Amino acid sequence: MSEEFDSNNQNYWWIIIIAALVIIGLVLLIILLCNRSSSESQLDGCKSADYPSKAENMSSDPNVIEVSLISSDNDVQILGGNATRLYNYNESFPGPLIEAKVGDELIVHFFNDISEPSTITWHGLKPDANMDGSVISQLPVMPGESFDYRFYLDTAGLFWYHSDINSREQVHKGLYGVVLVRDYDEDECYSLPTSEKILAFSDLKLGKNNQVDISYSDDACVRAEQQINGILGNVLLTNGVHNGCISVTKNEPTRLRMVNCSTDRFMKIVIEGHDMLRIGGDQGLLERPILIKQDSGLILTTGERADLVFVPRQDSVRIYTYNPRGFQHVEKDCDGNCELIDKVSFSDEKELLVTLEARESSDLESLNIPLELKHIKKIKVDQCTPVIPVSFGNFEPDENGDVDFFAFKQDKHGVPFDCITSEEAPIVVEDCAYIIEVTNYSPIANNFFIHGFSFQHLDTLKVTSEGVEREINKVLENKDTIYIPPKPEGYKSKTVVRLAIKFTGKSRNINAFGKEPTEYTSGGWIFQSHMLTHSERGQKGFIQIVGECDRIKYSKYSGYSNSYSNYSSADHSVCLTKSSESRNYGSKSLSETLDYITKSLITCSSYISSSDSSSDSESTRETRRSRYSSKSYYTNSDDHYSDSKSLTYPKYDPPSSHTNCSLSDESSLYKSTLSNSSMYTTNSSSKSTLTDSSMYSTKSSSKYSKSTGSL
Ligand SMILES: [Cu+2]
Repeated sequence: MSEEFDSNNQNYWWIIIIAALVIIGLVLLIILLCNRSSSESQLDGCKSADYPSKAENMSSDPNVIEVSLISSDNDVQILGGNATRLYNYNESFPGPLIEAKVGDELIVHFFNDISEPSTITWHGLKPDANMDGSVISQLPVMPGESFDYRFYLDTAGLFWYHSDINSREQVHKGLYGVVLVRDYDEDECYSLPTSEKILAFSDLKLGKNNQVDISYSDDACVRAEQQINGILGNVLLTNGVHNGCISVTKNEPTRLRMVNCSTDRFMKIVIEGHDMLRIGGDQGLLERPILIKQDSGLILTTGERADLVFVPRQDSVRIYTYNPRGFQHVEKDCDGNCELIDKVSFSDEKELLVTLEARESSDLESLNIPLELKHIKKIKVDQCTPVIPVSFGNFEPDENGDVDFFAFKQDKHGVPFDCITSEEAPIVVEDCAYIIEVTNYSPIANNFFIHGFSFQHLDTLKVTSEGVEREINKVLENKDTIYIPPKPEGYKSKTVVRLAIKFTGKSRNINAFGKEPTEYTSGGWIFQSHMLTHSERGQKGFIQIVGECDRIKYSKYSGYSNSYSNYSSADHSVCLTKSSESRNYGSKSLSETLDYITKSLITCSSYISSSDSSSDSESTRETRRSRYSSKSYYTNSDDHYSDSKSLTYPKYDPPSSHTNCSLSDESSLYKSTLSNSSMYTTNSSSKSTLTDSSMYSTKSSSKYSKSTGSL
C-alpha cells in the first residue's frame, strides 16, 4: 500500500514538473513572439538603423510638398538603461525625411515647442534670404510660436535641415533631418542603382544617466581643448541608432547617400573591404565619378554630403570612421597660462558607424555608371575676378580657457562675428562671379560653409616661407561645404582654398543687407565654419548682396575694395577701370545703397548689448572688444604674406572642358568587371611646387591615375 502510494506520488510530481516546463516554454515563446512583433526593426538582434520616418505631404498638388515640423523634447532610447532626453522634430530622431523632386515648391509649417527660441536653416538648399533661418536672416521663432518656410527646390541632391539658433546645443540634441530632392530623369539617364540607403551620421556626448553633457570643463586648459577640438561625442550614430544594422543585398550595386550631421566631428569614412565610387556630393552629381580605394577613405566634414555607389561582396559589411582632424593640445606655459600647442596628434582608432547586413544575395551585377556624368556649368573666373577674403583663426585662451574664433579679418586682425559691422562685411553684386579665398592660419583642419549658394573648388595653396604649393581641383562639382586643410608646418605659414562663386538668385530674392532682420526683411548671408562650437564662438561672417551687376559702382566703395586688394591675384585698379568702361553704372543706386548701409550700421558694443544674454557688464564688453584690436594674439599678428609686395598667387587655371551626359558609347561605362578603366582616384590631384611666386608656371600634369575596377 505504501509502495503504491509512493509510486502514485512520484507520477504526480512528474506530471507537475512536465506541466510547469510546458507553461514556462509557452511563456518564453509568447515573450519571444511579442518582442518580434513589437520590434520589426530588429535584424537578428541588431537594431535597424534605417532612416526612421518620412514627413507626411499634406498637399494634393503634385508639384508641392507641404509638411509640418514640430520641435519638442523627447525621450529616446539610445543606449541600454536610461532613455536620453533629446530635442526632436515630430518626435523622430533624426527629424522626418522630406522627399521631393526637383522643381517642387517646399512649404514647411514650423511650430517651436521647445522652451527656447529656434529656427530652421536649409543646409545646401536655396531659399529666399528671409527664409534661410540663420540668426541674421530671420527673427527667432519663440517657444509656442510658428513660422512658415516656403521656397523652390531647384537642385537634385541630398540636403539637410537643422536648427540655427544655439545650434551647438540644439543640433547636438537632435534638431536635424534630411531633405532628398530627386531627379528621376537624371537617375535613369546615368543608370544609377535603384537600391539606395540614406545614412545620416552623427555623434552624441552622453554623461551621467545617459544624458547629453556638452558643458565645458572648469579646468581652463581642458576647456580650451574642448573649444578648439569641438564636441567629440562618445556615442556614434547612424540615422539616430548606435551600432545599428541596415539590410542590403549581396552583389547588388547600392547607392549610399551620406550626410555628416555631427556638431563638430569630422569623419573619414571607410567601408571595410570595399572600394567605393563617389558619384556626387553636396549639390548633386559630379561631372565624373571618383574611385575611392578602401584604404584611403572619404573625408566627410560636418554638414557635407556624399553620394556613393558600392557593391556589397560580404554577408556583413561594416562602415567605420576615423578622426581625420586630429586633436590639438593645450599646455600651461611658465606663467601658468593655458597656451595652444602648434601640434596636432592623430589616432588610428576606428569607430563603427553602422553594419550593412546582406541577408539576401543576387546574381553578380556589374556597374554601368558612365565615366562622364552630369554637365556642370563652370563659373567663369579669371585674374580680374574680385576676391572675397575669409580668414580662419583663433585667439589664445583667456584666463578661463575660453577661446574666441574668427572667420573675418580687418586691418590684419581677426574679428569675431559679434564685432563685424555691416560697414565692414563684404558687399557683393547679384549675378557677378567672385573668388572666395578661405585662409586657414591654424595647425588643425576646419571647414567652410556658405548659406544659400554653391561654389566650385578651384585649387588649394600651401603657403610657406619656401614658396607656394598648389593643388588644382580636377573634378568639377558644385558644393556648399568644404574641407579646409590645416596650415603647413612652419612659421607664419597658411593654407588657402579658392572657390569660385556666383551670387545668382534666378527666381528668388537674394538681396540682403545688414545684420539685423525684421519681420519681413533679412540681414545678410552667413558664411561660417560648420564646426558649430567654432561658429558659436565667433567663426563666421556675412556677405551683403546688392542690385544686379550693372547698377552698382562698387569701385567707389573704399571699404569693399580695401577688403580684398591685399589678397587679390591681380592688380585691381586695372580690373575696376575695365569694369567701369564696359558698364553703365547708375550713381543713384550706389548712393541709395550707401545710405542704407549708413542707417543700418550696428556698432560692436550695441550689437553685443542687444544680443548677448550673459551678464557681462559694459566694462567687460569693452575689454573684450578692445582685445580684438590688440596685436598680441595667436595667429593674429602681422601677416607678412598678406602684404601685396610679397606674394602673388598663381593665376587660376581652369580644368579641361567636359562633355554632356551620354550613354551611347559602351566603353564610357564604369563596370565592376573592367580591369583597366580610366578613373580618377583620390590621389589624382596634381601638385606643383613654387619656390618663387613671381616665377610661377603651370607644371602640373593632368594625367589621370589608372585604376582597376574592383568594386
Ligand atoms: Cu548647416
